Amino acid sequence: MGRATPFMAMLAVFMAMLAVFMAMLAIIGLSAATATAQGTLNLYCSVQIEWCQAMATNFQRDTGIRVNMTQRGSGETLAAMRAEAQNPRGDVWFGGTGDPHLAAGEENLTQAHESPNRAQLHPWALTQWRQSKQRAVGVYAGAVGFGINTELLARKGLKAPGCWSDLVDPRFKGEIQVANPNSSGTAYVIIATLVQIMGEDPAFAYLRQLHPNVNAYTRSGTAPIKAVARGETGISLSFVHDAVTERNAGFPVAYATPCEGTGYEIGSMSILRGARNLAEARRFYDWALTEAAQRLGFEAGGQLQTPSNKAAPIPPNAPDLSKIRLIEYDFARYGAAAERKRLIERWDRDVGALPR
Ligand code: S7P
Repeated sequence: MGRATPFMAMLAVFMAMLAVFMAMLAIIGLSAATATAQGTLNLYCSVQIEWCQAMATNFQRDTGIRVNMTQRGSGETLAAMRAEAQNPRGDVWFGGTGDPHLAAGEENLTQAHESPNRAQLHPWALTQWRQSKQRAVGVYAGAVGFGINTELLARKGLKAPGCWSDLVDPRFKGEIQVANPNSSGTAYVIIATLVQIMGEDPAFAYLRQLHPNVNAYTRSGTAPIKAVARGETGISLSFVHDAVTERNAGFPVAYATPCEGTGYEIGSMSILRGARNLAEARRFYDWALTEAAQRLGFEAGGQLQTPSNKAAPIPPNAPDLSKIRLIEYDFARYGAAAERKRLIERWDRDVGALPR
């Protein structure tokens, strides 16, 4: 008995350790299985990075679904979806200007979804949904206008522009930045707006006249307002909510909406055709339409678009769309893939090709 006792004790310790080890293996196996069961979502995101990250993190926390997020502008996301059409890598596309979402629907790159949460939305968000044959739904709205660096213009003794007609004044030579419509959905909304306000030929004549005042046609639609904030350019053509975001971040930025009237976007969301994680994509889509998710743009990302969920509050200091002279933007016509292509090609010939 005297010699058997240490052996028995060691055996008991060994058995106990084995039991703990087996239990740990079981727990690891169980959580791995749970993670697999919860799934993965490939999110294409076309709002600003802070908002995209908030959407990914909060959806993952609320559902356990792992999110792989890729952030790109709307024009670039449409280009990527076209390139990947035979082998889609994304599941759902959140945000970005509405026209490329409409074009994507028409080109069969996205698929219809009828969310149980759609009754919570403003009529303009549902108009987008119906017009796209249920393939794109509105998630926010925002108006086009001018971003202005007030300190830079004051230093140069330049009065800020208030109308489209002001921008072509030679006093603004080299002072304006706007994006290139080949890569930017924002730039396309601006061109379509001018065509609707002025008529097509006068709009392109206007854009040619504007050309000497433009110091850069940027790839991204949000680059010009960031250049305004940094004092690299005095004026940008931008969505005005982005100007307020820069002002809230402490930059000397103001905005104006054109006296002749202006266009607007219905920032949209679509599910990709051939999505590998369709159930997760539908779950994200329904979740993104809820009031709680729609608060994230402002609360976690500092973004100031008007949310499409009627119960989601309009962020403080956000541009009040009801006070802006908005045109009756013809989304059906200017969101059509052929019209979009035709106008961008005309811009390339008439404006993009002009010498600098
Ligand atoms: O989130 C800010 C915002 O202005 O950016 C979006 C847009 O995707 C920018 O993309 P582009 O580079 O293609 O212009 C807008 O929808 C949104 O309001």
